[in-house]
Amino acid sequence: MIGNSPTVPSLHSVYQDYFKIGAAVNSVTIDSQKSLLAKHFNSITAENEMKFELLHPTEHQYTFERADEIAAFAKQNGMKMRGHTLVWHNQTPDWVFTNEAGAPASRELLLQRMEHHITTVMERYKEQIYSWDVVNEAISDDASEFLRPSKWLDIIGEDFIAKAFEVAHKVDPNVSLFYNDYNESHPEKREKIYRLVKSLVEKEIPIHGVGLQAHWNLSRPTLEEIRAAIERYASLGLQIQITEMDVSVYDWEDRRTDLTQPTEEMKERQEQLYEQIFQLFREYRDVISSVTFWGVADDYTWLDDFPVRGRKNWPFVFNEQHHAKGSFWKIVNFNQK
Ligand code: HAH
Repeated sequence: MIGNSPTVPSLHSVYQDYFKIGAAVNSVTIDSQKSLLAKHFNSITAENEMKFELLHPTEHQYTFERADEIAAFAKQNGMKMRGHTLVWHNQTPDWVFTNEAGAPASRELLLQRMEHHITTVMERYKEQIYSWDVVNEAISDDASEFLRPSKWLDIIGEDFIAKAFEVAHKVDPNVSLFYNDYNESHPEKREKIYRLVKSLVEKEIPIHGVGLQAHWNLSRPTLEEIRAAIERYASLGLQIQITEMDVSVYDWEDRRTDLTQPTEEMKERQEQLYEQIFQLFREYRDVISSVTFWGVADDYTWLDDFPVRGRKNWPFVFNEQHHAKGSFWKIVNFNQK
């Protein structure tokens, strides 16, 4: 059934007593997916348009046009926004880390640039954004390493994370500030994220939440791993947001490219998982303040190119024709309290 048909309930309305329901959008999908967006979501995140390289391509130039369009779309539709993302090792231009002579920037220069960027961007979208991803993906995936090697770390040192949160809090003391990462439910990485965030909390750095990206698949993480991650992060007294959820039909190691549609087995497993995962989210409604999908419907997902270029994926609860999938009905049909 087409997702904007009157017989399909609005997802965010179903969840109004639980948490916000969000979607990542871009300059194309605010048009191509607008009726699904308007009906089912009360929060949006710019998939790319608020990243450093898109907003601030050269030192003295900010390019706000595409981000502004997305912010205007949110306003027109009465939606709130999550901000993504202020400090990240990826999609950040080289000029940020280089001085005028072409040598690596000094710690002071890079801190100054960080402050200028965070201040300018946060000021611009102040009244619309309820939470910012201040630092994205600072933890290493490598078991032998704590922080991910990056130019932020090289030049500033470990306190680049604390500095970013301090600046962000100074700009807007009312917005909630998040540390966001992926593989957040894998026990090894979970413990490293926990250790980082705990150290920030102990130093009284202004951090208010942990973002679980939730790029999951049909076999990992397990429900028990997700529950343990939520419990662990929430034990620090912080909010949890699910920031980039999708459920890939392929395991991480699976590189097959022969499918033109998901198999029946994949569909069944995905439905079952969506049902169980949202049941778990509802159980933790006191600590989860929003659940954002990293897209809207299966006609567009970043997973069509990642990790296998050009391979279609079907990770959402609306299909390529914008119809409600079995997974949609699994997450809206529950006993509302
Ligand atoms: C995320 N990285 C980013 O936060 C987001 O900005 C981007 O649009 C897509 C995904 C996730 C990621 C991953 O799941 C595995 C390896 C590298 C990065």
